[in-house]
Amino acid sequence: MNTEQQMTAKAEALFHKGPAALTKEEVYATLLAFTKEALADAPKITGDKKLYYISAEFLIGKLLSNNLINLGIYNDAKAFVEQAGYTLPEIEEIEAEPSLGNGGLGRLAACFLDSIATLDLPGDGVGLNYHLGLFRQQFENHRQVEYPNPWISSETWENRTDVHFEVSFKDFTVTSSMYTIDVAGYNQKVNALNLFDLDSVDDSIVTDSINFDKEEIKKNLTLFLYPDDGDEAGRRLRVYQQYFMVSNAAQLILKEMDDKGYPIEELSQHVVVQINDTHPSMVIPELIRLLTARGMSFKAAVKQVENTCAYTNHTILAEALEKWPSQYLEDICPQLMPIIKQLDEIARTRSSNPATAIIDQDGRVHMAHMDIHFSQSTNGVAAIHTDILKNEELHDFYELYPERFNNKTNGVTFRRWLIACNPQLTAFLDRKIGDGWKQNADLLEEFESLKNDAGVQAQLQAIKQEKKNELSTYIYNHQNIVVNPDSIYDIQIKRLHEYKRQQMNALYIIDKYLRIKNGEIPARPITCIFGAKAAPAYLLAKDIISLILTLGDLIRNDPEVSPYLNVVMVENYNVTLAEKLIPAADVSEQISLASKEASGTSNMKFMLNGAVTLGTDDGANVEIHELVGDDNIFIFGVDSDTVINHYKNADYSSRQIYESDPVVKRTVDFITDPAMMAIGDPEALTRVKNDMINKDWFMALLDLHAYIDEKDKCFAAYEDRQAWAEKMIVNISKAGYFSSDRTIAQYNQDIWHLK
Ligand code: 26Y
Repeated sequence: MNTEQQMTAKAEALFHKGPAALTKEEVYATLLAFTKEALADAPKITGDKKLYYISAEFLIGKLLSNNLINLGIYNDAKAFVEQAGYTLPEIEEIEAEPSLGNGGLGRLAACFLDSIATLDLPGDGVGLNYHLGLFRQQFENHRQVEYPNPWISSETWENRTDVHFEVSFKDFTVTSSMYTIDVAGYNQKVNALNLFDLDSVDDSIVTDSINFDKEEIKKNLTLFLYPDDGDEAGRRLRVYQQYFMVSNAAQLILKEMDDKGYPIEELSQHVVVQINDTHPSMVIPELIRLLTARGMSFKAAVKQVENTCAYTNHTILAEALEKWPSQYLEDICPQLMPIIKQLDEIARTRSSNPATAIIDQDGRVHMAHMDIHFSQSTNGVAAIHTDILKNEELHDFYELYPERFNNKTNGVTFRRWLIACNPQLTAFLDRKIGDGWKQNADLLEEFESLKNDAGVQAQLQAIKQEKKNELSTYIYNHQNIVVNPDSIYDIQIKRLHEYKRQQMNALYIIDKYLRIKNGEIPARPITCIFGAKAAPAYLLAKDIISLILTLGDLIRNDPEVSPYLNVVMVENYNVTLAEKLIPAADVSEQISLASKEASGTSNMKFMLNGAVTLGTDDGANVEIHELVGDDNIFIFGVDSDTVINHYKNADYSSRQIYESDPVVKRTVDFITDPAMMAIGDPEALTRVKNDMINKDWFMALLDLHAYIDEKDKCFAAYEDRQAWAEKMIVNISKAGYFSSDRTIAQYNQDIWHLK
């Protein structure tokens, strides 16, 4: 039997009918069952040394297509689905997206698992099985409203295992359960994503929206990812989650060492732990605690753990660098405090500089400091980010441990971000340059030689048009908004944060609106598309969403402007939506304040799909800029040194700009124009405007002029259709560097040393 016939046989066994009689749900259930069995039968990746990638987030997205591709049975499944009278995208609709992450860091962890398996490296993910994930976003009265996002059902990729560990908190002990999701590489071998949970967790304690009793730990521990930490109970719950995650991880590591017969004295020869940001940092003292409990001396345990762990930093924003009051740890996991205190003492013998201490004078435990002192490697996620860590944020540590600092520029998996989400472009590339790029992404460079070929340009543009049409249909069906497929699609999708400056994009839109009102008609209609969730306790971020939703409504209801300008915010932005938005983009908005975006990863996905970047020289944009050259990217704004100096000198005044620059003044003032106030939430709009005038911590007003000018230049460049197609081709052909296969090969070469 060939694979398609086996799928048909599976359907018959499950539902006692032939393909033509199957419902969509039955087709999905058949493919899920078939694929899970194939995964279970696939060879496991093994080796003498194993990686544990510990992360609070794994934003894995839907898994069906990805697994079919990596198992090499995508075309068989497609034929089976078509035999049943459906299309694969229709069947994919049925799958729920696990919402186990909020943004870049979580999606990076998922891309990494894909590449680790693809490169045949033994490495599992370890995280938490949040029942309700991150919240589901709904728009009501021009505001974000949060709802639970249940994703676990009987139809799940998860397998419950018989692995259980005891985790002791100060006042009680719980028993965990481990669930596993198989992670297939493109070579059809598998690793695992291990997610820990607690059987006593009770979804029904969620009352209205996403509120619940934060003190009922046994019932709430793995309910939500990043439960609202606007109050102290929320922050304590986060510590409970983190300790639960790392204690399970540490016990799993030692159990697997035991199972393989390795003595714990050889931990660092057989295990490497990658700590994804500071959320899993407590794995360091927890491993030391468990090793000493098994008879190892404290000194030897510290040495083993220091040689086993490696830390990745994803941000320079002070508020995201976790510092837990020692009282929290005393109240929740007091067994760690004596160890952390000893680590602090060791750190103080290595350096007398109080800035590198683990416990500060206010008794707060600096998680990143513990990571850097007690691990082999500290890496940033893009060249400029690592430089800023070395020269500014972590300079004192860099002087202490120069050999520990290294850069690993992020990457994305081309299986999901090109092959799965853009089959049209994939097939086209295969025809033009062969399909070797699927194994070796650098081969995309061969596409560049075709950049002047009019036929190639036309076909590439036709593919882009098809993806734009698909997106327009999707938005109409789901949000009842008409998007003109002949307009330029300008897309900004990422978590809502002031430093990412969605508010600056909104100011551009206001300026354009006012100009159109004034008779300045753009050469072609423009559609500005946003997707973003705001943290529930981040008031200003939610206000910015409000501003964008209000602008969208105002413009759509203004017949003078709506033919030329449209503003759409997609609801509940997630991985599934990103897969539809990115292939349809003409312009990729990457406009963070220079120095603040550690890397960005959507910038890479966009260029891979032929969008042109409009951005600041920040994060990985800097490396994209170097690769594609000045002619194939639109860069604006002050540079990171200027920004850093403004902060050092505390000399930035947005009010000064607002008061002296009439263009800035009229755009900012429009936020609270009576027409806006009549539609939107007056309080939210007023707060955004006042913040921009009085604070503007991320300097949107400083870059506004440069942004408006560069964006207009970018849209004008789009009108030279031939030159634009060349830019698209150069972007695609230079994207190979941003394959996460390259990133993972570098992690392995420099840090992990697997195989
Ligand atoms: C402290 C806690 C509230 C917290 C929760 C989530 C802190 C940080 C995060 C998430 C951070 C994150 O997603 N960072 C992003 O990581 C990407 C992958 O390295 C980068 O590309 C991106 O620039 C960075 O913002």
